[in-house]
Amino acid sequence: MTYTVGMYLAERLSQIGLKHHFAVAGDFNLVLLDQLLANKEMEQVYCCNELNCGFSAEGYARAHGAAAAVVTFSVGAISAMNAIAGAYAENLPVILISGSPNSNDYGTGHILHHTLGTNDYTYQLEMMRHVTCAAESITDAASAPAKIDHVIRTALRERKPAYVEIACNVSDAECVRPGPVSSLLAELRVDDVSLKAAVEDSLALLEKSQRVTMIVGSKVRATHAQTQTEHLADKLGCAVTIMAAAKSFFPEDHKGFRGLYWGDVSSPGAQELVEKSDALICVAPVFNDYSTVGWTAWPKGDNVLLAEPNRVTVGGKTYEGFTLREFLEELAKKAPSRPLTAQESKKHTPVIEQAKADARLTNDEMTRQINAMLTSDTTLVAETGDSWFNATRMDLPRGARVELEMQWGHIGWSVPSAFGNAMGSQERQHILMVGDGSFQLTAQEMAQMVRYKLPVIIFLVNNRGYVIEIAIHDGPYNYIKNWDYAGLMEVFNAEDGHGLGLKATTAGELAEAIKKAKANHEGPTIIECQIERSDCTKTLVEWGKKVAAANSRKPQVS
Ligand code: DPX
Repeated sequence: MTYTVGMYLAERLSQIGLKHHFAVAGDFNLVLLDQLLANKEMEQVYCCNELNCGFSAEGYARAHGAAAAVVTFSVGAISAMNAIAGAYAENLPVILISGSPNSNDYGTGHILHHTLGTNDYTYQLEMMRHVTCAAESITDAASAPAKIDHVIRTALRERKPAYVEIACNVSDAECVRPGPVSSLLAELRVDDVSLKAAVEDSLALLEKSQRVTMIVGSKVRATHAQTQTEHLADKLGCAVTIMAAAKSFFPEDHKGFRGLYWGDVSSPGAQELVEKSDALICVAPVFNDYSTVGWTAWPKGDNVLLAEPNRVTVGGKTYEGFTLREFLEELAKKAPSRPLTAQESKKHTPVIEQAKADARLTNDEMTRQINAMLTSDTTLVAETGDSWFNATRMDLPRGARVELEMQWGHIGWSVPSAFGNAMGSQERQHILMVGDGSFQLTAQEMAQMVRYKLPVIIFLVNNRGYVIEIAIHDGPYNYIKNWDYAGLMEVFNAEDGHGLGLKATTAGELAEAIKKAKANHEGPTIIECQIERSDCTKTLVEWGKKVAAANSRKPQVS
């Protein structure tokens, strides 16, 4: 059988476990899409636009470990770039594949459509280098296998997106067949000397400490170190807190679990616990202005063991040359075995009182009802905005997953990402919490949930504006045009869809709507939850003030 560049790419994507790839057609990628379709191990899934295609792939990577998105040159790829940058910030291996100009046009001075109108077509590759860990341009079949392999392996190893563009006349050009690969090829060789020293110096800190607390950060999933983190906590008998972006990355039924550490907006007791610890193990954290509450909660000092994805810093020294997983495994083997520290085990999430059925719907009641729906099979996707604060205050059963995009924070991310996530883990129940402002960016991707019959339940929080922005800094720009959100589902259903659009203005209406949503297995359900504009979590307001203060510091004059 004759093999082509496109078939080679398809087989490699399939070998790394992809069952789907996301796509938007355009004349620079049509032949490539045909080549990918020839691979029967993968399904081609279509999106409404390239930004959403990138975010759908990002969501798929969250559920499935890696993903691919296929777009056309410039008009498509530059839109997708925003989502790819998001995948970079969020540590997700998404392979962006763009069709590109005919190889015969390079160097001819030809002006091509869908380009900047200059005769240089290299700008897209240059742009993509900044938001990916590897970027290649393929203009001949002979070098295609090496370039494709480099891009895919680097993405898997670094847990970052990568980019490849393929000239439109090369994707069906003949090339060699790929040989088998092992997933282990993504790993680096361990530097044993460095690892041993990192473990010894960490033990020196832990052995002299009585009150040990772990802070689990969001990169723990990207580094595949969740199990090792839990084992270390078991061995040390220490208290464990999570950072907001790591919600669901540590089991909340674990006996050491003490809730969310987020400076002044922590779960009850968690801030004191962290501040009084004599050893703090920070596992894969991201300390940015948001997670440190405007730089007011950034653990530093001699009592901190900082365990990052490729580096450990402890006792004034830093070590690298091993993965976080290997470090945690070694540390757990040698760490002192202690019973759970005698710290008071409090309920870490405040209980929300149930509202009367005829009471006007509130943010609290909505959160309470959504929390009650969560099982070990649920994936809850929560958009930037007050949905973050609602998701992070939920009690999670073991196995429930929460997806947040706290580093990139692109409003509108959640609709396509939930679509991709649902596509990549169809055995799970997907719930999406999204504010009205965010929804307006990417609403059309709900149509793909209808098309692919995915029973995602969408809680659309209609509070008539950008409430998180109102909390940070108010102005006329924070108020949006109202839409008939529930009514949109009819538009997307058109002649053959099974989506359901519902509205809830009281607690009882929401409970009824949830019943109907659970019974709808043939498509998504959107429940428009109408709440007062001023009705948001207290933590949002408190956190918003601190972050606003940090970000409005006046320039320093020397
Ligand atoms: C903006 C944000 O309605 O949620 O809970 O009412 O805040 P809340 P909404 O979805 O509003 C979101 C809004 C405008 N952020 O409050 S968080 C600025 C912003 C961003 N991403 C992009 N553009 C602007 N985060 C792409």
